[in-house]
Amino acid sequence: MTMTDDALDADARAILTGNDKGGYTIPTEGLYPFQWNWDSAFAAWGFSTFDADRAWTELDTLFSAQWDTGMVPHIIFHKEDDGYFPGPDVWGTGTTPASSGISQPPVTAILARLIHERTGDTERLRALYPHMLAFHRWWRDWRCVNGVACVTHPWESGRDNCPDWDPGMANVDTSGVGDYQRRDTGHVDASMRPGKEDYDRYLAIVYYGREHGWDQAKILHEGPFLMADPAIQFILIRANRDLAAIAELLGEDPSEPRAMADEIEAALPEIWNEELQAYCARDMKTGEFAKAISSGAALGLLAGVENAAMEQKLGAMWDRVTYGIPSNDPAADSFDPRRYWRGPTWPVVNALIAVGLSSAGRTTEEARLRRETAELIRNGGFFEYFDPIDGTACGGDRFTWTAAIWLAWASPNAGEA
Ligand code: 9WN
Repeated sequence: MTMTDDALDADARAILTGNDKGGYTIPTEGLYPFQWNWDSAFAAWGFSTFDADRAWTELDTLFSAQWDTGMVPHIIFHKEDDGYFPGPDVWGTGTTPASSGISQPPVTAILARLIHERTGDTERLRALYPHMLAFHRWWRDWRCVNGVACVTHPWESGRDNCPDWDPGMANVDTSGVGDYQRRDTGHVDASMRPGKEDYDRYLAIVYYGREHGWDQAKILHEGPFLMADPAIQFILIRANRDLAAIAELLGEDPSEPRAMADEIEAALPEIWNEELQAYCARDMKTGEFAKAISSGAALGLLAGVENAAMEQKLGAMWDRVTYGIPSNDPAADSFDPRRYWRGPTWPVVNALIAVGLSSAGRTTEEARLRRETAELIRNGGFFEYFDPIDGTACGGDRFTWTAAIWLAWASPNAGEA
């Protein structure tokens, strides 16, 4: 029996509270037993629809793991759990709380602003402001090359094994990786997850960071992997603009976040792929572009970047599937509708795109995206991601960020994004 939207709302709230481990939520039981960076920001947005205090606490807990450098790690290992690999001993960052040594898409300022609009809790926002500013400065200082936002590991992009990273991954030396035991394929079907070769490379990059004491200068200038990420480029443009708006609201000086947004926007020509007519991931070591347009380009809509040629491409990519926006172009050789980030649709990425569409007043496209996302969830449940062609639910079940974006955006009861 299909659930009513009201019943789905109640179930989504139950997922958030069920995945709450005391001040932070895990993405899903089993597969991801720790706090993940951008998952938590979305969880907070979901909580803001029924528990404002808990929403802010989620962000506070996330930023409590911020490094002195301003970096907010991609995983925070609050409690031990051997159900996930690689765990804290493999990362070897030596921080308290234990954490990974890379970051994840900086969506916190975007979502904190939306949470504040919903809850009006200015003092909680004020407390977070310096932390978010430090986080953005860290991106500027340690991940931007002349304004081009880069990732030093595919995991840092949050879109792990998207074909965007294939050029950089091809050059990662895996000869010293040795044996290890994966845990992810014990929780979900291996055909949906990255392959062994990908995992070897993920680990080789982690080992490099650990061997160099997570020295960011070394990792940026000499590390095994450095690729421009169009999604993070666009997220940083929007996040810095939102941070500037937050600064104004708080009576702080908005000029620094504004300047960061402008610098990153001015660098967009560096990631323009003439052949594909799209903004594209690019290997900063070789200059090579990724071979297909991905959902990274679609996040241009979040940043309000207008480009007619790219919009035409994105429109075609969307029209080729039943449920947009696919993480990879369905016309590309690398398209795989159920394999992690190589084709499936992620509701959470749709929610970010919708935030941009709403800001731009593009209500028809926003409504289409919301309708398609809601259908996926109504038919398949609160899964991690979905096959964009037939809607098959994939990955982890009772997934925090899918429940969160249902409550905050996709549910007909959600109100405006
Ligand atoms: C590695 C938790 C995370 C998300 C990422 C998603 C996936 C991890 C993995 O799960 O990444 O960080 O093991 O595959 O790709 O976006 O934050 O949900």
